[in-house]
Amino acid sequence: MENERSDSGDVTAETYWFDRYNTEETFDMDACFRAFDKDGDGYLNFSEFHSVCRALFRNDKGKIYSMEPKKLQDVLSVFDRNKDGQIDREEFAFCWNNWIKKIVRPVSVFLVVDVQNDFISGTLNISHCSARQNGAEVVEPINRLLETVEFDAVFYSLDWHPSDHVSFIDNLPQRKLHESSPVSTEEAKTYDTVVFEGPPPMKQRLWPRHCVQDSWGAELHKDLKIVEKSIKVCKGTNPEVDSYSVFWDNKKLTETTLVSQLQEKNATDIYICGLAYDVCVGATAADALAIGYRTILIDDCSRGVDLKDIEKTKNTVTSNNGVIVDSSQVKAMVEGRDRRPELGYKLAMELKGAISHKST
Ligand code: VGL
Ligand code: ZN
Repeated sequence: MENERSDSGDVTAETYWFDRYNTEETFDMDACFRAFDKDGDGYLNFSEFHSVCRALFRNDKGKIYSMEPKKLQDVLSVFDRNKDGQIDREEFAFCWNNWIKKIVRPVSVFLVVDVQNDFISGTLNISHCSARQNGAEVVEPINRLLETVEFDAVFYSLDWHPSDHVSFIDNLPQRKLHESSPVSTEEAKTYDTVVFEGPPPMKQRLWPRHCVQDSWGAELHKDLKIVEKSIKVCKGTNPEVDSYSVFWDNKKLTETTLVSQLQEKNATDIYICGLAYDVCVGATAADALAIGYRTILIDDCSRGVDLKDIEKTKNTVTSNNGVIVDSSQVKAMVEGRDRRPELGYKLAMELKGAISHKST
């Protein structure tokens, strides 16, 4: 009975360890090691480690997500620190504490990006942009997530520009363009990209005046649910530099308060959605991955400017070991019942970096 669960024919003895860990306080690493060490030689070989991954990476219905053999090997090599091709108990302890535990009990943060009036029905109404998407449609699915999923923290970002902001097309005459600028001050139209003189020269896309500090257009949509203890993060406050990512401005000069607040909370996973998919949502997801967070972009809670750029955003996320999901999948993921191999792989690669930096 110890290793068996009768409520689902599909659940193996090994899976039991991870599912139980999810609900119980005490959990025995050694018993888990023994359960997977089928031949009892005191090591997890490739095939036994493969079983660990098959038990770990499943959806909430018990369906196994497969991992390519190459990726499996990459992960095993991260934990096989003495490079003998297998995982001994000491190596497993590291794997357990830094990888398995985080996969089974992630610390999940929800980041709602720029769901502000101007992007929905104001001056930068994205429904007038080429993708013709309606920004208001993100409010309902985002609210549903806020009501049904217990995130460890919730952040709302706000594009929060001063009146003389560099991205506003009507401010263009205030600054000189660099000789390399593809369009001149006279020719430039909204959505064009120019190069300001600087120094150093700086590329900038021109937008209609939007999200001016303390204006109606900068307010969050009136129907967006604001949860208790949530945190607001303002960006784009420097008149000279734009800021698409919620982590840093476009020149990486200053980081927002988000960076330290995520560290404080020991966040492992970041769920990102909002407006605009291919601008601020995309830039934020790319930075989250670059910093090393397991990153999840929620597709149906995001709307964008340009279909091609939305496609590029998705490619950037998936090719950097992030995942794109539908909001219906989020609750099981946050609760550690739907465990994605891509995110496991991402974490393993981060641990590899951390180990090689630490070791001599
Ligand atoms: C954004 C354009 C200009 C955004 C901000 O929030 O996606 N887009 N400023
Ligand atoms: Zn802006």
